[in-house]
Amino acid sequence: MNAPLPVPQATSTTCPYCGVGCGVKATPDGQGGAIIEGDAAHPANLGRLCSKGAALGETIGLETRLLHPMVRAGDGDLQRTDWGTALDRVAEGFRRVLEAHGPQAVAFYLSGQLLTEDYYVANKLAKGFLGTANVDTNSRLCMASSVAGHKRAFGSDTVPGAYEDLDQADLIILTGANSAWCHPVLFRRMAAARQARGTKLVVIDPRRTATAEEADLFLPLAQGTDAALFSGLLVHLADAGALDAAFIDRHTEGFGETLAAARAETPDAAATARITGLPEADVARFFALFRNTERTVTCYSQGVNQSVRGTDKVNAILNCHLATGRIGRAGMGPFSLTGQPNAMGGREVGGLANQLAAHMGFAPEDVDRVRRFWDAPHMAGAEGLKAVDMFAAMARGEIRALWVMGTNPAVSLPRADAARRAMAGLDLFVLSENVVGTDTAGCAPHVLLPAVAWGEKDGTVTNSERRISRQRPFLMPAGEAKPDWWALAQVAERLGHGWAFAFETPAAIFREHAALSAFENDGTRDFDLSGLKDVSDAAYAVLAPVQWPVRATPEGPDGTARLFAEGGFFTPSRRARFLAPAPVAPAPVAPGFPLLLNTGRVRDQWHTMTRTGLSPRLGSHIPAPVLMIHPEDAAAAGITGGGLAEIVSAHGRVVLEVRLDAGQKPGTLFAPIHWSGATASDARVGALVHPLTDPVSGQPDLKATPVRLAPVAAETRGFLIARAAFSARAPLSPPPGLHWARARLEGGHGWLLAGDADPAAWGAYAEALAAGAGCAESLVELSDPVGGHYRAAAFTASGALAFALVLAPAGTAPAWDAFARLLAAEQIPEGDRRAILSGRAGGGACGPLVCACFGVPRGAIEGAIKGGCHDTAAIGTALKAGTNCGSCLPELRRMLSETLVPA
Ligand SMILES: Nc1nc2c(c(=O)[nH]1)N[C@H]1C(S)=C(S)[C@@H](COP(=O)(O)OP(=O)(O)OC[C@H]3O[C@@H](n4cnc5c(=O)[nH]c(N)nc54)[C@H](O)[C@@H]3O)O[C@H]1N2
Ligand SMILES: Nc1nc2c(c(=O)[nH]1)N[C@H]1C(S)=C(S)[C@@H](COP(=O)(O)OP(=O)(O)OC[C@H]3O[C@@H](n4cnc5c(=O)[nH]c(N)nc54)[C@H](O)[C@@H]3O)O[C@H]1N2
Ligand code: SF4
Ligand SMILES: [Mo]
Repeated sequence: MNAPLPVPQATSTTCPYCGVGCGVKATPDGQGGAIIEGDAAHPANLGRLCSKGAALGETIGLETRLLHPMVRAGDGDLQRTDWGTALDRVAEGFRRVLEAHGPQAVAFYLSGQLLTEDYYVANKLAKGFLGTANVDTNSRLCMASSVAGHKRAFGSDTVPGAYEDLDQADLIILTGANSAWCHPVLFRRMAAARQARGTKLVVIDPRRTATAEEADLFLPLAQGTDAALFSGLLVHLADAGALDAAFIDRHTEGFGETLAAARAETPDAAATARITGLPEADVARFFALFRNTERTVTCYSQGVNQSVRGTDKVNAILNCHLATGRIGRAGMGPFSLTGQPNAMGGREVGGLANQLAAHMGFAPEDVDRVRRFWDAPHMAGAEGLKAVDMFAAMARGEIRALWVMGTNPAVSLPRADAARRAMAGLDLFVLSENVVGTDTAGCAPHVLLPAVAWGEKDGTVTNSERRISRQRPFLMPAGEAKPDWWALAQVAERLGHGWAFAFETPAAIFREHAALSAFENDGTRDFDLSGLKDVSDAAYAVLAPVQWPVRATPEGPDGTARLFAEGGFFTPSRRARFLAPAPVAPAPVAPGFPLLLNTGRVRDQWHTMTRTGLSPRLGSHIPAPVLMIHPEDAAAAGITGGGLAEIVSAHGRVVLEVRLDAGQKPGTLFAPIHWSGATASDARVGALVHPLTDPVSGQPDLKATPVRLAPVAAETRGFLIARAAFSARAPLSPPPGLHWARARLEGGHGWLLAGDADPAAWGAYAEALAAGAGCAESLVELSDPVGGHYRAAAFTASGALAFALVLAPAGTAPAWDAFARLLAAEQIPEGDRRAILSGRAGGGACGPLVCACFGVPRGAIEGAIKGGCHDTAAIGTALKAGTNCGSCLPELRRMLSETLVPA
């Protein structure tokens, strides 16, 4: 159990998930968990939380935590050790590789989930003291195109606006962003603006998402064609006399060439419609909405960034805002929605291989400035390798030592199987983690270092609107876990650089970081924390959320809501640059792979599920990995809804359950990214994804991999559910020969099963399971090998359900919800045990959870609708569903229309 810190009241901290950066109040419950509430005083969320934030208390237990350092022994096994031994091994390994192969053979792969302080120390060590710029981060997969687009247009990586602009806008455009699921609290803010001032919502996405269902205008464009849509808009604005000539004239350069290039590709709405595959009338409506609405915010996320044309897409959007002067003023501006809690902080400290700390680059004067500030003995003088190239260099043996911190590349990188092999071949592979059993930890690390996790971590993060907030601890570190910055500083000391890493506290690191941002700045760099460079430990402890730049004023440090309304860009001329995107090329044709695989997120899971996967509530919305496909594509491939399909690319394969979805664009598929080798047998979609990158940003194109698909026979369906105590003591392997996906249930774990396996083997499997659990004598079975049915259950000595195994021909297996609920029961009377097997116990199936906040399943909502609840408000009154975070409101509306329309 995780001991609470002796704090008298709720601790104000920040949610560790998305870039909205919601304030959280956490009060330890004394049992290892915590009571979680939204912080009404935090300007990002004003008290709201989404389903993931609200479930944080369920995800901070020690069940899966890495509690002590481990090193690889001669026989290849990981063995527990002490910190001193582990750190010696890391330092020794780096020293050896540096001596034998030079600094280019050393790399760090970091994460937007680290605190700014951790990130700063890692960069300082690598770029200033080891002499390598091979420091990249999962933000390369996430924000790199936005960074590059900002730098090309503004001369700096600046998000010009603030969340308040969403409250004050009359038009919000969401492109490549499924915000209803991925930035739910911001989406609620947009919904509130629509109610309050009639703000219009345009959603641009190749598939009809939960976000799109809320839109006034939905534009299902052909994948990858965003730049043409916005170039067409630029031409329209010019032709309609809707430009801000004064702004263009005073504050920008390159407009004429950019407009000419746009005109060549998209002279009018008809041409734009042709390239984007949209109806011309909808394109014209979009153009008119933008033209006529001064207060317009354009939000964009991974559908824009994760593309071979990502940077051009970003600049095409920025062009339209610059041309209308709609930037840095209330209710208007381009808005890059960041993914991770500290995507922005990582950029601020130079977490990317082509950046130095404090928003400096590799220009000789920048390199020299940072070298002097750090007094660095081995300053990296040139850009390092970006993530995809870094792992390719590793595969070629050019990188020999790697430290991975706060990310799970064996799952999340494109060509994930190749990444696995590359890591397994290193001379030194160090992994800093919060948890055990990740796929990356399965790639033969030499050293595993336990890091403090959310609730224990202490430092700062920066959200999408440049707001720096504190993450504060309210729990004691789990086991021997330590801050990542501490481990880095210890290694630095062992390599002879102790004097430069003598940080005692995160506050000391933050002061140095702020001082570097101010060093020889004089208004030349956007990132400026001069107002915080002398912040005392006490002031840092109570630091209120603040938006950078933060300068010193007589009243104390200020903050900045918006930039660029009056120009003042950070290019040498101080003018913003228009940039002409390259003309949209047709989607790549790969012979034999006729479909495009789009990938992304679902509402209630976070990335590789190492934390959200611990919450039964969050697992219930979409319990197993799925493939979304248009019914026509499915029919053409001979695949039925609910069946299994094998998806194959040039790089790998997965097997997923099929969901027919008419909102999916024909020719494209969608699969969620969350399942790993640890949580499913064949659903790690990263293994399929091609390694193509944007030529400017180096960000991989994760949304459009050519694939083919084929049906997979799966005559048998079912599930295994098992008690927590039992599965922890003897980790279970699901029945052989079946595809599986694992989910956390209240009181245990469940495995959804599908495939073709020999029913004759199931009895022996159940017997072995029961023997392993020490309850062989309690095993009850129902077996019909001819019909393909098999059911078994076993019970603990105290009479609770130990496990239940149910297998049946496809279409006839009962839902597992009812069985899963039996895990929570302390005792099941002997007389009821056979009834359980026949499916008569448990109160019937209610289906997946729709409202994760209040645990309301689909069945209950359908019942309420049929019982007279004819709008979301009525459902909310009856069941509370949809009344907290609101993430399920689009789903409630869909269910209302589906259930009510026939009547
Ligand atoms: N629930 C949940 N929320 C999260 C996360 C999570 O794991 N789970 N992760 C966080 C992180 S790190 C990130 S980066 C964000 C990502 O947030 P989002 O970017 O909103 O999420 P994605 O699902 O990756 O992709 C967004 C949409 O881009 C669309 N798209 C694909 N290709 C194109 C295209 O060519 N043009 C356009 N216009 N759209 C396209 C996809 O269909 C998809 O619906 O979410 C953050 N929030
Ligand atoms: N196909 C496809 N691939 C994608 C994407 C996509 O849309 N499609 N999206 C990409 C994007 S935008 C992102 S952001 C990535 C995310 O991908 P990853 O970063 O690989 O995913 P996470 O599961 O968040 O991994 C974070 C790991 O760090 C650990 N961790 C968390 N906090 C800390 C800490 O403070 N210290 C340490 N040492 N460890 C910690 C967690 O336990 C977890 O194992 O995936 C990318 N990959
Ligand atoms: S929107 Fe949800 S996941 Fe994102 S920061 Fe807020 S509570 Fe956390
Ligand atoms: Mo991300």
